[in-house]
Amino acid sequence: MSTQLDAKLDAYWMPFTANRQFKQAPRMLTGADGMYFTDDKGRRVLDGIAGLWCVNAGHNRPRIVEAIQKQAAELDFAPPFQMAHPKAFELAERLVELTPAGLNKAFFTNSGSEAVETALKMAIAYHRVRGEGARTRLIGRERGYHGVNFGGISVGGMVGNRKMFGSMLAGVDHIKHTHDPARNAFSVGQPAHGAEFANDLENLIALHDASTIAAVIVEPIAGSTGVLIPPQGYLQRLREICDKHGILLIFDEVITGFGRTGNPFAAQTFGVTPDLMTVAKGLTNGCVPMGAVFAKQFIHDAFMQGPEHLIEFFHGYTYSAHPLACAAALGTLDTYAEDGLLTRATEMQGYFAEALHSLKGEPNVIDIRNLGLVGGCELAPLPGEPGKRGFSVFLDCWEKGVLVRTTGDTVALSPPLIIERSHIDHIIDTLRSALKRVA
Ligand code: PXG
Ligand code: PLP
Repeated sequence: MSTQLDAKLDAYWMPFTANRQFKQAPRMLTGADGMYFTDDKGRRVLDGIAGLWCVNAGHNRPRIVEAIQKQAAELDFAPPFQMAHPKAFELAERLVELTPAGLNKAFFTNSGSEAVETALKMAIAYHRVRGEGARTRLIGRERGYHGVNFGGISVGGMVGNRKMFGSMLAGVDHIKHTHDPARNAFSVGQPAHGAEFANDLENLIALHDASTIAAVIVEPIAGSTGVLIPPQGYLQRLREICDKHGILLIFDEVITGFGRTGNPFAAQTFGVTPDLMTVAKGLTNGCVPMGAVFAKQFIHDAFMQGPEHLIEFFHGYTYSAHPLACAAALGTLDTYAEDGLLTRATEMQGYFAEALHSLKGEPNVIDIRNLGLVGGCELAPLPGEPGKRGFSVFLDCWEKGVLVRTTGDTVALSPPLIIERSHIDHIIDTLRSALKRVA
């Protein structure tokens, strides 16, 4: 099997991958079930990251598989502009029962990146339709990740994702990130220090004036830049400042949505409700690409004016609310409900936290961060070679049959929410051995 594949690796230009290195020693997945992948050598690999933060209910769930199969045979496609199909409405209704109070309008996209673009456009257009057309500025945060399209990389704060791509969107600024290892290293759950990082928004408001600012976008927990948990009181403070100045607050819950933090959404875990919220990944358990933006009623209603035959929001995708994606999402919501997965992280987080924090003291571990069923273990970088030690740990775990994710020198864990204690032990034991070997 592997020789056959080796001969045919040329045409595929892989995303976010060291292509030349990968093709010398491919890591090829050929099957998946429950907590495990199977690779092309027939090995079982324990999935420590829910695929890519998305397979929250575990792999190969029968309700989702059946829903997709049935839908493909029944209605393969329905145009989403000026037309619709019933499952799109059913899905929106079911989703807004789960979202934080007031976020009761759902707009569908095909990815997290598209959800971000959609939310940013909604925010700017919202101010414009209500006569505040000067509010066009968008505020992101350092170390933010909001997908890879031009709006998302503009408000994002990952240097590698930005530096190659020119001037991006004009009129964007960034507040400080919240990572403060000097005060908060090895915090269990939300760090105690750093609510005042939110005051940086006041500095930007003083600089640009609130009348030019449309929205602030943050991840409640920054995932891709190394699992940065918000300090206690930080998100509340951001909310207060936005309210004071008429600025919309957008939470990007592409990773934190659908049970990762012990509630359906991190907004509920942290007790702060945004005005717009983006999701993807866990929405369909990763099975069919789909994203969504949830908007508060007042944002939606601001668009619903003028003659009724006119389109209110000039935005949408060929595949918005695709029937296969809607079917997969409905099957996913059924699965989450039947297994109680959207709150299961609350039960498992104590055991997970203790296991993860037991890595303190292992070679090169300089910080450990966790909340719900997401964790980060940060390693000291090799001098002059940032990311290399992290990648070596990733490779060692893979060889030993556990899939983790590294971003820079932080090992990130975000296992399927069906995880049992024995799986947690297996992941942490494998990681511990890897840390020792790679040291
Ligand atoms: N927002 C956030 C907060 C994300 O985490 C996106 C938007 C973009 O979603 P799409 O579906 O367009 O990829 C994401 C995606 C990683 C990693 O290893 C994380 C993501 C994607 C790829 C890798 O941390 N998150
Ligand atoms: N490019 C061209 C030439 C198109 O016709 C379309 C959609 O009709 C798009 C891009 C956008 O594609 P999508 O709606 O799948 O995002």
